[in-house]
Amino acid sequence: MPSADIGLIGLAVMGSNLALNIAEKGYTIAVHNRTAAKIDEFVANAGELRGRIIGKADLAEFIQAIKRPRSVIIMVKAGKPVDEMIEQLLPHLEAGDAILECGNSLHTDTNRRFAYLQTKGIGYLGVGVSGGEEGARHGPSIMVGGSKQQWHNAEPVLTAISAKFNGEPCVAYLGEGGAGHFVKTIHNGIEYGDMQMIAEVYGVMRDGLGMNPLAASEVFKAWNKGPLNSYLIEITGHVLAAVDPQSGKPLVELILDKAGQKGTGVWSAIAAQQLGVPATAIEGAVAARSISSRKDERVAAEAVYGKRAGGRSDVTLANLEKALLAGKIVSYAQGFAVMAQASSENGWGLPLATIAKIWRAGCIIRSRFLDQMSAAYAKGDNTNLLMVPDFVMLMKDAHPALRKVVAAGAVGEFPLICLSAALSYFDSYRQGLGTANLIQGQRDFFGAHGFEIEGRGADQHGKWPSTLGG
Ligand code: NBP
Repeated sequence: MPSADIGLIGLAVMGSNLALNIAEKGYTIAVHNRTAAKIDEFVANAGELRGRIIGKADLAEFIQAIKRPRSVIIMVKAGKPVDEMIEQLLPHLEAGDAILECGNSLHTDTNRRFAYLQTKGIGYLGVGVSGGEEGARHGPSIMVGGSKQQWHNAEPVLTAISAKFNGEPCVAYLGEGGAGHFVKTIHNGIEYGDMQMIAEVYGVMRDGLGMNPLAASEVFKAWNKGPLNSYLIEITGHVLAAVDPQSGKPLVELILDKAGQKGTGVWSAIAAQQLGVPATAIEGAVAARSISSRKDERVAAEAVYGKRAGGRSDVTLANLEKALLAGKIVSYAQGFAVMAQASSENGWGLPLATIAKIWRAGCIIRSRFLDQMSAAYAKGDNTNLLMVPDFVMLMKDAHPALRKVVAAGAVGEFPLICLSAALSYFDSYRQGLGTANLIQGQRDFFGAHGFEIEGRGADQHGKWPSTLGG
């Protein structure tokens, strides 16, 4: 007799913690992993939750242990392993069963898998899960896309295991196909932007204000009590305060300045470009990680151009706090504009206010800011945060500080790739008269692409001089 309420495949960091979270909420869960030894180890270490966990090394037995209609979570490495796992599962599944793929998958892969499994009568949910190891164990933010019927089947479990903000579960069905994974991708892109802007401000504190990590840590801890209150500001305070037990030195100063990335930031930037929506803060953050990874090249270039010449910066900590807030508003405005465009092109109907709501707890970008944002979005249908009245007020107050910090960066030779991208976007976005008239003239000159003149129509051409010869 099947006795498991749900199944889960993939007992690495995320899968094992998610399985424990599910068992803790009173559900019986069957678990499977490619390397069978990890199943026994997982069950043996599950403590008092062991009674609600059924480990099965044989895939057929694993499936038979789950009650119908079956919900099977796949939490394996994104990419080919997911397709391989689906193929292995298919012979064992029946119409009405569903796969819940919870890794960081590319949304177009999810669209493809969703359509493929529809032809087999198997439901498919592409589920974005954010919160890392701790979130998976105690309550992640969960972004669901795929078959609505399967969402209704899985909703009680996903609601039970999700993070809660003031009692409200941080889980929502967002649309068909890859909607959930797309939103998770943009979440990660925004996360890149937040992290990069924080790192840039740390750079100004270190190199421009001569602050040591402990002093910087105190500032981030204080900021965490104000409008920047968020998980990333909180952990920044802790990271900066940490001391290496071996050397007694601040740990952050021993960590090599080369950032890793797994791909979701790049996916966000590519998606934004493909949709024709500017996401320069996210792109800047991705580029900054790429530059950081080229340590040897940077050291060689520093030898050629010399160390930064600028002296002490005159920006204040109050300027830095407001600059971070302004940069954050722009970055979120861009990320949400990307989602709005993707929603309209894919027919997803992404609920922007709900997305801000389910990011208020559990996920890496959780913050007080998202609570303000969900409330502001709920009041109207503006898709660009920069035009939402509450945020217009915040931005009017904060952008002068961003301007001061970016100017100080340019003069003092601190790289502020993300903050300066945010400022340039803001200035471009609010500029009634831009400079693309010249671009159009150039395009017509070399390619006869035409241009528009008000009152004369769109297909105008110039009589340009020949530049051939001479
Ligand atoms: P990993 O991404 O490191 O994947 C390890 C799991 O995939 C193991 O269970 C492994 O089985 C299994 N696996 C691999 Br690798 N190839 C397989 C194949 N061909 N067939 C079947 N199973 C295969 O695990 P993770 O860090 O827990 O992440 C899981 C997913 O969640 C990923 O998509 C990740 O991007 C996403 N995610 C991770 C985090 C995080 O903080 N780590 C946060 C949010 C989302 P084995 O034991 O036999 O090698």
